[in-house]
Amino acid sequence: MQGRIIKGVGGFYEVLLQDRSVVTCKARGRFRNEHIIPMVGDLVEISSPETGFASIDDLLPRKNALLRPPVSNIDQLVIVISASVPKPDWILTDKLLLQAHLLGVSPLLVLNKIDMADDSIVSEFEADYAVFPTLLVSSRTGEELKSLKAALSGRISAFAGQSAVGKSSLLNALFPELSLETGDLAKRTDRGRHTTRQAELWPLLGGAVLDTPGFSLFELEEISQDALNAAWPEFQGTYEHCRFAGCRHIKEPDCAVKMLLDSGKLTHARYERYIELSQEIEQRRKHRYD
Ligand SMILES: Nc1nc2c(ncn2[C@@H]2O[C@H](COP(=O)(O)OP(=O)(O)OP(=O)(O)O)[C@@H](O)[C@H]2O)c(=O)[nH]1
Ligand SMILES: [Mg+2]
Ligand SMILES: [Zn+2]
Repeated sequence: MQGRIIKGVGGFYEVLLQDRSVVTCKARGRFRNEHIIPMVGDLVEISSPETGFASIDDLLPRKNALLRPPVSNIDQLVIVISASVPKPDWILTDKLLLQAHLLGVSPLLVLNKIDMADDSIVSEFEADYAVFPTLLVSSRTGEELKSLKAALSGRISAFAGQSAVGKSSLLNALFPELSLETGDLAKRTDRGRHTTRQAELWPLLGGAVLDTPGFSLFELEEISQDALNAAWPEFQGTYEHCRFAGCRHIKEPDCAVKMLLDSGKLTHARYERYIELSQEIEQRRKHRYD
């Protein structure tokens, strides 16, 4: 039988089968011998003996995998941003978009807390991310939650974003049966600490969601300039036309990206964050070889 691991605790795994039933399994000893650790999201082959626990016999190849939280085979990264408090960390948003691009998963940008939105945040969001799929929602009033639900249907989605932006609140508003723990920003002692800790896939709407306690970012020094360019959809079909092949899009003459800026197809904010990431990647690479 084939299924998907939705939870792992102390060597036991909960596997969701095609008929939507869940079986508790143990992994075969050979996984440990081969240093393979099954993770949430894995598609597995299991067998059920007459007595005792069912076992995971095989792991199917992973489409993608994250280390923190350990989860595989994600289809969609739902990046949640707050339209009020906490104030958006736009560079984090861009890093998550880059992460989605590197993993080959489609991003969905969700601006939450639209019920108490700061107008300047909404306009920045709308201007900077027009090339991406976006939703303006409120877990409190239910605004646009139908669209969010539709976007989650039939796919494996991971929710990511700063602490207290309302990831768990959105999931609770859509699926009250989850009763995920949510937190009041004001009551938190340690600012920015995440309420959500465990990595668990919740099977829903023919797909599943993962409420992550944040998202580990890849190591920036491992990213090539080409990969960074490819993660900025505004550039596509453009940067190949820069006069210089290795153009960094900073001060070079006849830079196609700078022309995009003039035409308004790329916002200054997104451009500046691109340069910031590009320089960070370069700095780290230099340090590594020093
Ligand atoms: N006004 C308003 N407040 C919201 C909304 N969504 C969530 N909140 C509040 O924001 C706070 C944080 O919400 P959580 O759902 O715990 O945030 P989270 O993103 O899951 O946070 P972590 O688990 O720490 O990563 C809570 O006090 C919520 O009540 C919203 O749409 N509008
Ligand atoms: Mg949470
Ligand atoms: Zn250029």
